[in-house]
This record gives sequence, structure tokens and C-alpha cells, in this order.
Amino acid sequence: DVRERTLIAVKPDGVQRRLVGQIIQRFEQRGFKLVGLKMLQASQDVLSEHYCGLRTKPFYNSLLRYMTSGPVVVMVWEGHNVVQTSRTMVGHTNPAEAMAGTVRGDFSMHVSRNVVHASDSVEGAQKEIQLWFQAKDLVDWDCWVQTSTSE
Ligand code: YYY
Ligand code: MG
Repeated sequence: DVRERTLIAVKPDGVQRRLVGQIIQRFEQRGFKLVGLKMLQASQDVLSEHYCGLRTKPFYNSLLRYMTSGPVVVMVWEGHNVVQTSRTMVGHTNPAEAMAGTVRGDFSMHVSRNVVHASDSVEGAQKEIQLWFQAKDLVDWDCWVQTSTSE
């Protein structure tokens, strides 16, 4: 499905370390289409919904403190198989196990500061996109140049 969408977020450490541009570049370079982008200070409400599946984990409170420690850059990317491909591009949750060449494998060392979020399923992506974006803030634009995703 070439209209598949996923939610990618540069976490507060990624913003602090000026990694936003390099992360966006990787997704553009791969050929995905940016359809939504904003910077914001995430609220406890949105984060507790975003991470509702992790509420019972021992790291949950520190995860929320980390995610509210500064602004995040939240994006929606579109393209063929974007959910699975972006998980591969982002790398293992634990940067110590992430392959070099992935965002986490190139830019991070510890699971508590792993730089980026990527939705882990098509259904999860739909929920996350609705949570973080209003429909009117997603841009449905047509591409009029040749890209790596053109047939
Ligand atoms: O989807 P992904 O971000 O790769 O991992 P999740 O299992 O959904 O966990 C979300 C988030 O929680 C992870 O990116 C860092 C944090 N976390 C942690 O601090 N310590 C763990 N042992 C596992 C996850
Ligand atoms: Mg996850």
C-alpha cells in the first residue's frame, strides 16, 4: 500500500543533540513522503495514551520524565511498507543491540535515550497518528518529480 503511513518522532534527546535534520534526511533519502510535521512539548495526557501498553513496566515513570524533558519533533511519513521499513531504519529498541546504519545504532548507546520513536504496526500507526495530529494538519500532496518510489 503506497498510502501506508507511520508516526516517527524525534525524542527530546534527539532534539537537544541537533539530530532532527539527519533523521529527516534518512527518510527523505529512502523515498518516503513527509505528510505531517510539528514541534511541541508533549503533554502527560498524550504520552500516557501513546505509551498505554507500557504502564506496568518498571521504566514507565522515567520514560515519561524523559519524553517531557524537552520538545519533540513529530512526523507522519507515507509510502510503501513505511511502518516496517522505518522500524528497520530506526533499529533495535536497545541501542546496544541496534545495527550500525540504523538511527539508534548510529546515534545512541542506551535504551533510556534512544533518540527516536517509530510506530510498530499499521494499526498502531493509525492510532498514534490520530493521537498526535488533527486530520487537517496532514498534507495530502502530489509528487510531480521522479523519486525512488515512482513506478
Ligand atoms: O517501539 P520501541 O520504541 O522500539 O520500544 P517499546 O518496547 O515500544 O518501548 C518504548 C520505549 O520505552 C523505548 O523506545 C524506550 C523505553 N524503554 C526503556 O526505557 N527501557 C526498556 N527496557 C524498554 C523500553
Ligand atoms: Mg513501541
